Amino acid sequence: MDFNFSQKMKNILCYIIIFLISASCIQDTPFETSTIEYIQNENVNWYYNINTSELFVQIDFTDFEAGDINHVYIKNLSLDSDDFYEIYDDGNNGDIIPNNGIYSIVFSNIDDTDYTLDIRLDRGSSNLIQDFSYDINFNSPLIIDDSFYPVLPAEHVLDQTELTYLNIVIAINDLDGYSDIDYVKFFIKKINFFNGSLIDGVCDYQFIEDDEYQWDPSWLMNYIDINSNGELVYNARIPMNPIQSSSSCGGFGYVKFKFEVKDSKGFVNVLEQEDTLQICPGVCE
Ligand SMILES: [Ca+2]
Ligand SMILES: [Ca+2]
Repeated sequence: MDFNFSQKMKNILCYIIIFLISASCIQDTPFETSTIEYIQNENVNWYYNINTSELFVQIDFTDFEAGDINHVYIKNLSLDSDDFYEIYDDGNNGDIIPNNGIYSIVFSNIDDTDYTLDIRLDRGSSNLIQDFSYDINFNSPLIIDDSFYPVLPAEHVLDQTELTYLNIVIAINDLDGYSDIDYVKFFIKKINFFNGSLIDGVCDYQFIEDDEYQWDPSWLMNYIDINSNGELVYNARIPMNPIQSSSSCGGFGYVKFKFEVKDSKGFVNVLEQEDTLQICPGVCE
């Protein structure tokens, strides 16, 4: 009995020791993995070519320990697919330089402005799986068209003898900020208009009906400031000739406005005003 009891005790002790060892092994695993650096936003960068609709993405593992990355998988942005597929640092299929720790990929037919790139890593001797999502937003500019913007009057009255200024204000949403904006232009279309010219001291008027919007290199809008909505506010003060001066005769009639913004990535947004603006020689009728 005694022998059996001590044998049982030994067995129990053995089980306890085995349990403690295995438990400590299980506890070791998360401790080891927590020392592995997690992939960050800084490890990913991209460039979009608007002319070819191609998106070039780089995932940079040069800061990681050598040999730490076993496999890199991504979801394809060009396809509406939930499957991961493996990419390689081998200089093929969009990867520019082999074995440099940077995995580069080219996606074609990229026509939306927002993407989420899903990356899955297989790392280390324990084949730790890490998933990471990276947001790609092209931040294309948008001309605000709401109850407030664009700000332009329904009519503008010319002065008898002095220049007047037609003031127009628009707002643009671009999360890249003012520095990303290439230009903001305004265009004018005379839809029922009389151009004035001074001939021998008398104003002569010519009826104009433009088929297309007209643009002059000086027709650029100027940045004022950012508004409370974080939108970029632009204005133009357009000089309008008086009804008659010693040198000019102001034209009058109905015009329409169109606005165009372009950012540094080449994204263009156009807003055409539905309403016409009346320019009046004296009182508007
Ligand atoms: Ca490479
Ligand atoms: Ca932008």
